[in-house]
Amino acid sequence: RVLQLTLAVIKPDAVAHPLILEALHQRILENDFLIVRKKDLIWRIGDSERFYAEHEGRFFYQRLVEFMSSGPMRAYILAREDAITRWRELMGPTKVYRARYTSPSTIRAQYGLTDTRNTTHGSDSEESAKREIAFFFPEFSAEQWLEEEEPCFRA
Ligand code: DAT
Ligand code: MG
Repeated sequence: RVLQLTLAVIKPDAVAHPLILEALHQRILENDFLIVRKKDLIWRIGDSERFYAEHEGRFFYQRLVEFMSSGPMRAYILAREDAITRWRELMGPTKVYRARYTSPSTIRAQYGLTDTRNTTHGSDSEESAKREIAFFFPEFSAEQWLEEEEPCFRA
């Protein structure tokens, strides 16, 4: 059993609704994630553009970067066995209507509004988890956390 870290973000569409925000927070706890760090923040357009640089040029890019800086977000560093895959499974497919059709019990199926306003983000690989955790939590050191805090985690 290998403990893994991932970055999970509750996007502005979901943070705007307190009951949805609370439901998503509960969803994290119910699924045996350890909340390593949690932060509420608002992005400037430039932050959105840098974070989603890989999508520059796609038809939805402008919409996406404007949406992601349209209001408060909540970011988490989550720890669990297989955290990256488990969180992405809980979120469901990127496209909300596909999610509703193929996996109705997922977060995006239940709370997503559109393909852009789709409630949550999750890292998709170990490399992106590393990059994205550093993007949201530049002061965080995984090595230091493992040494100093992780023993509290009952794997
Ligand atoms: P994911 O968030 O599932 O990792 P992604 O990395 O392909 O998906 O895209 C990042 C975000 O961009 C996604 O959460 C919402 C937006 N997006 C992706 N594809 C889209 C599309 N076809 N139409 C509108 N928005 C889209
Ligand atoms: Mg992605």
